[in-house]
Amino acid sequence: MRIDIVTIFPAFFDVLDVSLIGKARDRGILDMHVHDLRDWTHDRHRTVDDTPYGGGAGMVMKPEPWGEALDELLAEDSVLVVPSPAGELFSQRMARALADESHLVFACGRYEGIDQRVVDHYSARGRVRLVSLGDYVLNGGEVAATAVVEAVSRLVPGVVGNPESLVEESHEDGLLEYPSYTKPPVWRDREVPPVLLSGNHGAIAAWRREQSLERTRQNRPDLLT
Ligand code: 6GU
Repeated sequence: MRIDIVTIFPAFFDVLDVSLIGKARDRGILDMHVHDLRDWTHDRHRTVDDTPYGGGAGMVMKPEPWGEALDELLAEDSVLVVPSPAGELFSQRMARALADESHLVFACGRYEGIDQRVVDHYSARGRVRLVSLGDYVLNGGEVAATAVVEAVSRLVPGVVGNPESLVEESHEDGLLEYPSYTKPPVWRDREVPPVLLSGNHGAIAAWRREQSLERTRQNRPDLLT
């Protein structure tokens, strides 16, 4: 999979050099490129923002640098992903859909967002997804794009070593994941639930299912309705 990220803060994406994502890049499974939006400006101050029409607080990202950047990076088969608190809620389902694509381009806006005509223009010509991480506000799309890149790329075949570790996780079956334990069997007077030491695989599966349901009832009752 190829991933291009356009941002005015390329350093935000240095974290994608480490861990499993970094290894997948080293092995050529992920072909990831981070671009500075200011490389598509032409004035001395490399201006990317301006005051909003209609007034109000903050600045809006100008459409021209975005148009030049995205004209260069988008191809026929690309999906443009625009992180925005006004977007569709990101989910494991959306991560799976994006993991099937061959090319994702992330447009990370700052300030009060990007001139709406940019999304309108590329929506009329190709596939665009406005994606929100949740009901809170970040300063820009960079942290959200990092989360989306990680959630998507770990579903790309070969990125996560053991594909079985992908199926038993939170949200893959619509429930939260059951709790996990490892050695020692007793730690600070707390025992590992005995069923996990029983060797009875049917009983273990049933216990884990009940734990998943209970956690979901406690923390995310909305997922059960
Ligand atoms: Cl995608 N962007 C921003 N700026 N804030 C957010 C978000 C995205 N998702 C939740 N909050």
